[in-house]
Amino acid sequence: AANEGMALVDLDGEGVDRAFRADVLAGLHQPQKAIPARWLYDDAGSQLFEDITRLEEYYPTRAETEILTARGAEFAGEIGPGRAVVEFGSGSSVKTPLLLRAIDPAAYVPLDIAGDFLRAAADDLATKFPGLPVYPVEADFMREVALPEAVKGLPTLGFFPGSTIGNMVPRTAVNLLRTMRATLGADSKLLIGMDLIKDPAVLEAAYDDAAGVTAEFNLNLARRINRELDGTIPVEDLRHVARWNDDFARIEMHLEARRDMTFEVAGESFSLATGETIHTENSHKFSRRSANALLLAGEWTPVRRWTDSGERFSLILAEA
Ligand code: AVJ
Repeated sequence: AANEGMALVDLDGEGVDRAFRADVLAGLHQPQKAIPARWLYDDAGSQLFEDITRLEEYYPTRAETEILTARGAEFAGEIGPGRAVVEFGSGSSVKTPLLLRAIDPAAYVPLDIAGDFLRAAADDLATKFPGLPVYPVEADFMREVALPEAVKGLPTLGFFPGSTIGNMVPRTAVNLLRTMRATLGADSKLLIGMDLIKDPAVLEAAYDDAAGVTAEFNLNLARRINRELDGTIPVEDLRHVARWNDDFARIEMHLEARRDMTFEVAGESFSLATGETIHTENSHKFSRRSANALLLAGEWTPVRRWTDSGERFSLILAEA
């Protein structure tokens, strides 16, 4: 599991700092240096990701939004009203209302590890849907979460948009899918976004845009290390690289050394030779079959699949 260290234990306050330090140091000691992608999302990184979603080259957000906009009646028919919608990671303020408007749920339960984002998203939703009970839960959804008392007994719909599942290697993704099943309980369904395999040139452009926003997003991780962990990484001598790994059907982001370098992080010394990289993200892409296989391995049965008009992105409905 190259770039997903598991120091995610206690993620409040100091716990976050400790987990970041532990993941970065462990990752920099590996032969192929690698840092878990979740650390890309500090305040600056989250803002940069928002900017990425508006780039011409970055199609996934627009493609998924197109599906959610165009297929509301079909979601309603397949999913039905009266479910508690449990969103795993409540960042997306645009996509969620599209789903909620379509299916007439009984409650909305956003789960997020970042309490401030969570409350903002919950307030926003509660304002948009005055009759809908909203029960935010601050939790790490990689572990089984106890849903609020008020939604116990309701059938659930898990919502996991954005192809975030693609950031995980299959073994981690399968574990998460099983954990989601445990969280959601009996009589649950799952609506999950999965980005599709396509021309590597299109993929590489989506992760290495002409304006350099994705490069900034990636380099921000090195800046964050310098800021928060007393680092001396020479950020200007690192280069953003996005490359398609065809064996594993994934886009990889790396930070590549333009020259031999030595630097310190949290009092420890590290070096990179010219051309050597720090692996910072995987973004797996799926075929119809590989998506179904992953869901089945995670104990979900796919029942319906939607794609955008360009066949770039899929939303899959599965049943427990
Ligand atoms: C937020 C995980 C969906 O993998 O496409 C965008 C993150 N990284 N550009 C993705 C990302 C570089 C994004 N996800």
